[in-house]
Amino acid sequence: MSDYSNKLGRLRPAPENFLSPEQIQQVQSGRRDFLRRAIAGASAAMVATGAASAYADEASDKGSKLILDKPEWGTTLGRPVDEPPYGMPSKYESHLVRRISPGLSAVNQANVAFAPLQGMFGIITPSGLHFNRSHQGWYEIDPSEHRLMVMGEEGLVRNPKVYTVGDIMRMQPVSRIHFIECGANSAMEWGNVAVPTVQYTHGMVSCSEFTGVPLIKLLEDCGANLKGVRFILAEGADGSHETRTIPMSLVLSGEVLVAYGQNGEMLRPENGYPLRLVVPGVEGVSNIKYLRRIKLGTEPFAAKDEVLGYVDLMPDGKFRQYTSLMECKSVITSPSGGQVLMDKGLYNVTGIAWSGRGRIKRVDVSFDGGVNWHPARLEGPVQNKALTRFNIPWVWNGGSAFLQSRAVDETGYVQPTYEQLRKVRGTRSVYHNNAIQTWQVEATGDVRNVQLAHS
Ligand SMILES: Nc1nc2c(c(=O)[nH]1)N[C@H]1C(S)=C(S)[C@@H](COP(=O)(O)O)O[C@H]1N2
Ligand SMILES: [Mo]
Repeated sequence: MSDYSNKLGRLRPAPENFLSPEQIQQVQSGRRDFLRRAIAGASAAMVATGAASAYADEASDKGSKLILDKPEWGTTLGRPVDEPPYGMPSKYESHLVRRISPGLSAVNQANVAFAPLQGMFGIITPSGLHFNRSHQGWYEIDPSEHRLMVMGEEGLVRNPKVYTVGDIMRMQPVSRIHFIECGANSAMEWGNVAVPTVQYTHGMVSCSEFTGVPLIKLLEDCGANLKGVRFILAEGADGSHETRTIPMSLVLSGEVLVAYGQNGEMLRPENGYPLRLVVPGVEGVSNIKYLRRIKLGTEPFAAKDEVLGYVDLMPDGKFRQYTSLMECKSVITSPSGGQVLMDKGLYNVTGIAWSGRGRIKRVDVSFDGGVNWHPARLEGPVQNKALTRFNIPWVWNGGSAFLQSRAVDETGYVQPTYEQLRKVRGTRSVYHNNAIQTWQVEATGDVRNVQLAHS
């Protein structure tokens, strides 16, 4: 662990298993405030042991020996180059994995595994760490037995077709980088602070290079009456029969993909192998995995996943429907909740920003809870409806600090504070929480998830 902390610039990774089974039970039975105390306790213990081990090597002979003496392993034969045939991360990185939030339902296969944003770099999510939200678990589908039907209401499709995966892979492909964010990302934070780490506050967003065929090409191939179609229905083959209405305007833009590729290889089974719909900028649930049917129509289809679920409870007691666009959002991923700053001095503050409306234009970072803002550096490439990485150097003086990031997209939309968002949306929603996140760095170096009264 000590080597690891040094590599991260003396910043310890979040504790792995920070809650006991009894504590998880208390969280699930509604005692959310409990989490904060549990985490504070866990982190305090880590500083004590962590601080000791992080400096011990450098202060003792061991530190200088590590550079003066050639390591023993460096004089031996390494492992065979074809083992393993499919490479895996170093065993020293085994803490960086998807996790199920202790605050959510205990039905593991029908839940969500959150991506460990705190330890990731750049904008691409390694496929093995892409979050996995599956209403009925994930499936291993034999691609030779998978079919996609394209059909429509009366008179809308001249030649309805059934495609094999091979048929689709013979068409002209495109490759594009896009984020997928579950509409329920940050859901638990509407009312108050509920979870300790960025993995659980924001880990339902991931970003991949997807390869596939624009859906519009399939519709043309079937002789669809494109002027007559106003909405399409997309349906998954799995047990949850995920079904969603998608406006035809998005399909006509050419952005909606029938994808089979993810980061240079076939989709992972957890993410919809062998075919999934990618609807850039729209909430995750519209990105139908195990895609089985596309139906063209003239009215919204009022499917269960847009009428009963995925609606927003407003302060006046009414529900908003069909609110699928993911608005501009950002979060600092490091330092973030559960991590510990080991000493004063220079840190790189890093995070991600994204918008369902297009490109990110700027990200500002505050170290004092939104009083003063500083422009962060956007790392290229800045892509349409993709994660954008930002960085900014910061010198921690050892006192309490409140870290925030605020993103602006190319349409001029500014990410709101909690105060601004709650004024319009209240506190009882589940979906579409894009408020500014605050991490408090305490004088001890512990980083905590907090919400400030006026930001
Ligand atoms: N067939 C099918 N498609 C699905 C789902 C599902 O359960 N079944 N979950 C949806 C939800 S709610 C989200 S957020 C995204 C998650 O995609 P991922 O698991 O690849 O991250 O897939 C969507 N597509
Ligand atoms: Mo979702």
